[in-house]
Amino acid sequence: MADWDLLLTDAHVATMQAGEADYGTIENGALAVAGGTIAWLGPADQIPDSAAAETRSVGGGWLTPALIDCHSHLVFGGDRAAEFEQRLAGVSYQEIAAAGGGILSTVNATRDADADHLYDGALHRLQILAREGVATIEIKSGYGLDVASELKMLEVGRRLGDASGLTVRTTLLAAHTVPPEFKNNADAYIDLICDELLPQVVDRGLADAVDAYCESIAFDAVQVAKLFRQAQALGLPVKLHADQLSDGGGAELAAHFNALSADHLEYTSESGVRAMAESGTVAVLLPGAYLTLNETQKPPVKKLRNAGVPIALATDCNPGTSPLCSVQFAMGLGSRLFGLTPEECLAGVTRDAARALGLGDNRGTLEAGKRADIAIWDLDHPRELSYWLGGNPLSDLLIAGQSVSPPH
Ligand code: DI6
Ligand code: FE
Repeated sequence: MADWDLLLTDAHVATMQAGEADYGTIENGALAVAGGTIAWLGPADQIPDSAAAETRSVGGGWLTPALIDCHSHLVFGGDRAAEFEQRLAGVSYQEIAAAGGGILSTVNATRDADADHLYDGALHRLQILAREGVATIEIKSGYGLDVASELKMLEVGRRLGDASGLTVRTTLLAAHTVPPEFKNNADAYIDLICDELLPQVVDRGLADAVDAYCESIAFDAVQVAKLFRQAQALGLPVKLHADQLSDGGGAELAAHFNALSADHLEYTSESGVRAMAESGTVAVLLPGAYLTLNETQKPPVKKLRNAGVPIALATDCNPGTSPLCSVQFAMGLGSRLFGLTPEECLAGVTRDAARALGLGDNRGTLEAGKRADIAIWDLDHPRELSYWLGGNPLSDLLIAGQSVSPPH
C-alpha cells in the first residue's frame, strides 16, 4: 500500500511559515499528501523512501498555501453600480447613506431576495475567487438587519460551504448599521440581537464569529461591548470593523475583547496598535474599500509592523465600498496603496488570514500536519502575485489534497 496519496515534484515551495525568511522558500522541493493532509515537504533530494499512489510534476512552478479571504460580505441582493456613478459625480458615501441609500439600499434588496437567489449570486462570486486560488473564505451577514433576514443570510453562507467544497466561515454582522425600524433607537436593536437573534444563531450553529461596525454612522463602543459580552458568553469569538472613517477607539475595543481581528484601521492610533499587539489581535487591511472611498488616511502599517501585529489582507467584497472579487488584486493594492511588501501581502492572504479566522493551527502555511490546501502557480516567483494586476497565474488548486482544477 502507498504511504502517500500524492507526491508533487519539480516544485519550488513558499511555505510561508512564521519566523522563516524569504517566503519560507524551499527551492527544488517536493510535497507529499496523505489523507488530505501534508505528510512531508522538503528538498527534492531528500524525499524519504516512500511510495506514492500518484506522482505529479509541477514543472518548476510554485506551491503556496491556498489563499484565504478573511473578510467578505459575499452574500447580498442587488448591486450599487448606480451609486458608484453618483459618487464619481461628487456625492459622498455619508451623504448617500443619509439619504437612505448606501447600505440600506442593499438591505432592502437582500430582504426582498429569496435564499436561492442570494445563493446563486454569492456562488458565482465564490467560484471567481476559487479560480484564483481561494480555498477558505469568511462570509458575513449584515444586510438583513432583522432576525429572519440575518438567519437567511447565514443559512446561505452555510449552504455555500456545504456545496462548494471550500471552507466557508460565517460571521454574524447584524450590528452592521441601524435598521430603519430602529432609527434613533440603536440600543433597542442591540438588545434584539443579544436577546433574540444571537441565541438562535448559536442554537442552530449558523455562525463561527460575531462582528460589528463601530463608527459614528453605526454603533458606539458601549453598544458593541454589550454585543461582544453576549457573543462571548455564548461561546463565539468576536471581530470588529474598527476605525475605518474616524478613530473611534475601535482597535482598543477589539483588543479589550481579545478579538480575532480588527479590520480596516485607517484611523487607528498608536495606543490602538499597542493594544492589538498585546492581545494578539490580527489587523485585517482592506485596500478595496480604501480605494473605492477615495480615502487618503492610510492604516498605520509601519506601526503595526514594528509592534509585531500580524497583518492580514482581504477583499471586503461588498456592493457598496469594495466591489472587489479578487484576492490577487487585493494583494496588488495592498502593496501599492499601503506599502506592504509582496511577502507581507502573501502572508496576509495565507498565514495571517488563517489567524484572523481562528484557523491558524490547520491552515495558512505549508507544514507537515496541516490540511493540504495548496495553490500551484505558473510563476517564476511568488512576489509576482502582488506585482501583476490582472491575469491569473493559478495552474491548480488542491483542497484537502484534491485537485479542484479551476477552469480559466
Ligand atoms: N464597512 C464597509 O466598508 C462596508 N461595511 C462596513 O462595515 C460597507 C458596506 C456597504 O456600504 O454596503
Ligand atoms: Fe467589511
